Amino acid sequence: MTRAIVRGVPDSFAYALSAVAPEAPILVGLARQQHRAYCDALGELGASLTVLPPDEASPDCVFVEDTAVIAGGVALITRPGAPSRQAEPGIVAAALAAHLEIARMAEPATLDGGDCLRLGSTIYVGRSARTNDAGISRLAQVFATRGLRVVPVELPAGVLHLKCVVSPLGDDRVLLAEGSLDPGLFPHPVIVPAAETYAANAVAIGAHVIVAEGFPRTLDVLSAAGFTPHPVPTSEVRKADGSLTCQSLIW
Ligand code: CIR
Repeated sequence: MTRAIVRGVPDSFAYALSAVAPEAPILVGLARQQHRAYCDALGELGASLTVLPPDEASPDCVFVEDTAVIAGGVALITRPGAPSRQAEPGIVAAALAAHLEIARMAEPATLDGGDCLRLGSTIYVGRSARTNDAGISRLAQVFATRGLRVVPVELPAGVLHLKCVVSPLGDDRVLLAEGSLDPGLFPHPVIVPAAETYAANAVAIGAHVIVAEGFPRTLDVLSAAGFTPHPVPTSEVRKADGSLTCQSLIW
């Protein structure tokens, strides 16, 4: 069974982090509608959802992906790289503990789950402004002992997380933004045109892919590769540098 954890949108989401202040303010009511559409899509694709309550003291708490890395029956609880986000993992760890063995990381390690992409027994990890060498070492320590390979990836300047430009399509393929990373790093890359880079962050469940609405060439590329795309609206999370994988932890 596919399980997923998501977390509600707090009123304080209006003040979520963004590298560049959005041109229009974040509309929290619309963000909640869009979050519901995302959760509905996960449910329609068969995921069993646990919905955690939002925390007003953590404006970015909807982005649960950053709080844990799950592989091989273990959840490594992260120390998110943004100081304002470091309280977020607590409630997520408690929820994950019902299903998975829990491992943790300590200062000075920082790591955001959005920098981690698992394909089969390989975890690619972006070295980013959020994920430091100590975080990558801890990731390797936890998962290498469980038969997984950890492969660090240098990110291009200005890319927040590895999965902003590449996301998994099952265990042996990725959806990769054209011109972002060397396609030779990954098996069987399905390439999203550079003009649609934002759509490279998508959630695949089997042959179905939840993808950001408004990127027609990406729909064509996914269909041609044998996947069924399910577009959902993302305008409000995008204003906070978020997208689709970041709104859930799936295993
Ligand atoms: C942040 O800057 O941390 C949030 N506003 C966005 C996090 C998005 N997370 C992700 O893509 N994994």
